[in-house]
Amino acid sequence: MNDYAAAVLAGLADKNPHEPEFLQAAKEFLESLSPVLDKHPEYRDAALLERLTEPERAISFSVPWVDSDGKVRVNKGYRVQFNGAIGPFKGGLRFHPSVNLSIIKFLGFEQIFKNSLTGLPIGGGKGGSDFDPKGKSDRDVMAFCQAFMRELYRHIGQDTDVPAGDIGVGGREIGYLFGYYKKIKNEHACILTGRGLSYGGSLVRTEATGYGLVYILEEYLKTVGEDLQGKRLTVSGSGNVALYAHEKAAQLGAKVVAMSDSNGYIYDEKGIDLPTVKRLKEAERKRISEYVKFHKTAKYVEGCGGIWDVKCDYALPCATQNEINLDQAKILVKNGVRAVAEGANMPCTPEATEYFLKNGAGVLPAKAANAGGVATSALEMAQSGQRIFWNFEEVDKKLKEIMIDIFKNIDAAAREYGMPGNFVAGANIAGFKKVADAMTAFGIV
Ligand code: NDP
Ligand code: 2IT
Repeated sequence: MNDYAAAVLAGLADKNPHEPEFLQAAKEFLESLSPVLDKHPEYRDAALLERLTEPERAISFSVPWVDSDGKVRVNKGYRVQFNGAIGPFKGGLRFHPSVNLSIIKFLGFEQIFKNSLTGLPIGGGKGGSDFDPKGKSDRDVMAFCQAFMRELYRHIGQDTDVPAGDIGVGGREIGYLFGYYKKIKNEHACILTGRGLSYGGSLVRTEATGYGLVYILEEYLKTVGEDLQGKRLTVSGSGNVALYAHEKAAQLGAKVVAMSDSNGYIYDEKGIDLPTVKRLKEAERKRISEYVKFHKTAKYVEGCGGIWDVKCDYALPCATQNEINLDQAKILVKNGVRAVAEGANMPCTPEATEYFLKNGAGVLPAKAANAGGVATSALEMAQSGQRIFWNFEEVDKKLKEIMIDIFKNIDAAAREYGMPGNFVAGANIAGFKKVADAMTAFGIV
């Protein structure tokens, strides 16, 4: 690793010893950047990396709320405004019991470079809470969202910081959050994306992350003379990203043979029936285990990690961070996997990624591969700003163009720095350049 990158990483480890996810994301980034830093000693003089790895602002707050039994509850709330050099802070909100500052910082840090890769003017941020919407009534979710917004509203704004969804935050939560913001601020501004179509949302935002993932995979496959027709895919998760990755992949002729939730996975040689999974997970908020009641040829296996035992051509991890470790990577490679497209953020451990790359499986890293969601969020902001509404085909076309451009840029950056085919490095380098240029233009602020 370049000396400067190594020193910055050591400093981060010293200052943030209890943030393993953030340190993991920072290490991968700093390692990739080494060849760029060798060429640009001026970044060290400007302490650019020290500035880039420290959030501009990290807000932590309490969220007291009253549940429908009248019990007072308190959750933790976060918003990390990591870097706003190229535009207003932008990034999702995650509601999951595992949420802590380390997870929000890793997500916010990666978001900086992902957002830069989209080519659109958005900075990086992330937020969330350790609140668990799973199994809660709509009324309880509403009460929590209102309490969360009671604090968040003072930190966001259409030109300041524009949150969206992530794990545990979908259309229902965005509706409650937006409705409450509007009530207390008397302002119908684009302060959140992923909004419903009746109140300012954009067509394709629901589908965008999953569709974008498949668009970039398709573009990569062209370079190795393959396509999705007739291929076997494993898609982990069964939330927003997983469902729409499945949908687009199936439209392009692939067969998704396995999907999962945090309890276990379903497997069917004939292919998983998407409408059933959508109904169970999107509409009824049930467990994926119920799927086998409706499809007799399908099997349910307890434990979500086993999904990577299923033989596939391409693996699409779309659930959560570190869901593919080295052992699982070895099984995937042994079973002939040829590409891994990361729908989730940081789903592969560093050892897994290294193993894939060494064994000739293409890795499309999250920063690039799942950028379609936030890109379409930026298209939602653009439409709101102009008070116009593009049709499905227009947004989908723009999304596809953005994903193709991202692939071209990460491919070119990897080649330029002597690492052809290493899209992990390519994405970090290509995402970094624009942010570094903007920060340099501003001077020390
Ligand atoms: P959802 O909440 O819609 O779905 C999450 C899915 O992942 C569910 O099936 C959930 O299972 C499963 N899951 C969650 N946590 C775990 C865990 N610890 N172990 C195993 N499975 C788990 O979230 P999204 O689909 O929106 O997000 C999925 C991933 O994609 C995340 O990494 C997110 O950061 C990333 N992402 C999302 C974008 C978006 O636009 N939504 C954009 C870019 C990235 P269960 O139902 O049992 O909880
Ligand atoms: O990780 C992500 O890029 C998201 N959760 C989407 C963020 C957004 O602002 O649309």
